[in-house]
Amino acid sequence: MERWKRAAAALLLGGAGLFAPLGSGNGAQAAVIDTMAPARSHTHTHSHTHTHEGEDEAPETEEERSKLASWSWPEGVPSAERPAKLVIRLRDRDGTPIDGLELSHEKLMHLIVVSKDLASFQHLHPVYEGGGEGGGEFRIPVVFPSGGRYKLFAGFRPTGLNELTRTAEIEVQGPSASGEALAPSESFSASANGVEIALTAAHLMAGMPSSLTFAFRDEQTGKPVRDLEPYLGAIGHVIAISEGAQEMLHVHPVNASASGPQAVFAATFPKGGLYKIWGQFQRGGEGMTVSFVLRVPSQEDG
Ligand SMILES: [Cu+2]
Repeated sequence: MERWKRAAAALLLGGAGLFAPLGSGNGAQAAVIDTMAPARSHTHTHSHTHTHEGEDEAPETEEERSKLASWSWPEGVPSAERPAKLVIRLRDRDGTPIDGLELSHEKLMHLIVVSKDLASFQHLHPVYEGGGEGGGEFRIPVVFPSGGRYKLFAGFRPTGLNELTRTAEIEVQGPSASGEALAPSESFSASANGVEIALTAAHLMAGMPSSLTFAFRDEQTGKPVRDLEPYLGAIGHVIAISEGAQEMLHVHPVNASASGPQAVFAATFPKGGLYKIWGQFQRGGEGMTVSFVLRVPSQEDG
């Protein structure tokens, strides 16, 4: 079982120079995916409850729903282990590029890329290509570790609105990794960069505020770690994705400015079931990523 992954800390890869110009439009071989519907996303800025079982939550306002992302792979369908150029274009429903964006956790866009079995996880920051004709455009090379189906979640904040999430799926060419079924972690302690990171969850129940606490201990000395560094402006970042990559929660810390030995996060899981949770932290200039799989009970479970 894969117990932890090293953070890919410096993920801002290059800039426009890595890309061929898009020219006058999408080439014949360009792969384009449009996501018209808002993702089912949850951020700390919303608090809401399910009214009907299975109903898509609709925390977004009408104006927010009009903010769309179109995804394209100008060099064609991605292949495993090769950088695939991704372009994400933000626009209003009427086609106007969205140029007014606010920083969220120090970035204009956060991109989470997971394989549908949640074995592979990447947290990337696409590069903003500015306004003008190609306004509202972000680019990033994405390297998929193997073939198969992936889901991408892009988070961004149009000026004056909440943070929005838009999603896409892509079938990556190449041999796919042997997909193991998602199962709850046997241990909620993992090791990264000489630090033992343990997760405990309290009030774990779908539809209710749960708290996720990561505790940090030096593996050599056993002492609590108190010198975590801010990662993207906070003690850490936690992302939770449901089995099958349907739901994503971008969870934010309660004690954002702390430096250890605990990082506490608040999350409301929309439904019961399995969730994979990635915690990303930084110490001594090095990123640390740990992941665990939790089963979130639903109130119907009794
Ligand atoms: Cu990010």
